Amino acid sequence: MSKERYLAAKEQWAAKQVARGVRPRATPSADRLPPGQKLTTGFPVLDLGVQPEVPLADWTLLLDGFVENPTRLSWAAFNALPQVEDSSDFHCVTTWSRYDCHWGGVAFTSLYELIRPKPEAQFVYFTSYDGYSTNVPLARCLDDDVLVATTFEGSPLTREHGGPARVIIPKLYAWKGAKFLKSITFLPVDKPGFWEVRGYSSTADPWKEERYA
Ligand SMILES: Nc1nc2c(c(=O)[nH]1)N[C@H]1C(S)=C(S)[C@@H](COP(=O)(O)O)O[C@H]1N2
Ligand SMILES: [Mo]
Repeated sequence: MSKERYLAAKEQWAAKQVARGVRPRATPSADRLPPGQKLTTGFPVLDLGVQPEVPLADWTLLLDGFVENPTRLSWAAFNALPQVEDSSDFHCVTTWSRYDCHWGGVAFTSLYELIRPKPEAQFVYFTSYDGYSTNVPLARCLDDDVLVATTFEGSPLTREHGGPARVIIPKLYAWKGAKFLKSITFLPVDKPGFWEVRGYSSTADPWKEERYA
């Protein structure tokens, strides 16, 4: 269903509730919850059955591919980059959404400026310490709400939620955000990741319900 039709259906439903004397709830709002999603206040854990233990002394983030300045950052070097904070909504393709997640870390654009992608780089391929991978069009990574998060709600990111560092791309389904982040590679062609080779969407826009390819 298109967003417009979805919103129209929700509006009709709300009008009916009002006519029956049912007060509209404050949340979830139709503007905010993508089609087919249900709001949760919990924070489910989704992983491949492994939560890799990565001591900070061994942790590195490799930035490579079609870039002018390939770089491997230590934990200290990564954390010396400018820090940002952002609150955003989280939408898992398995239909749960969580509002107002408060993340802190390094903006994707800071990493982008550091390694200076070549013009032919149009896609980004992320890998993780648990063997996970995922791919995203570069343009979708350059919004100001995309970051590599090292804190959640003001505390260091726990291992179950992807610590030491995970990617957050709020405007895409959450599988596009690699937990236990290990590398970011800039590529001229799209390279399907773990779920994408199993039929999941390369673009993954929750408002268009791009769940499967
Ligand atoms: N490395 C890694 N990253 C991952 C996953 C995974 O299994 N391994 N699962 C993805 C999926 S499907 C979702 S919904 C979110 C879940 O994040 P959470 O466990 O913090 O809720 O992480 C994404 N990133
Ligand atoms: Mo997910």
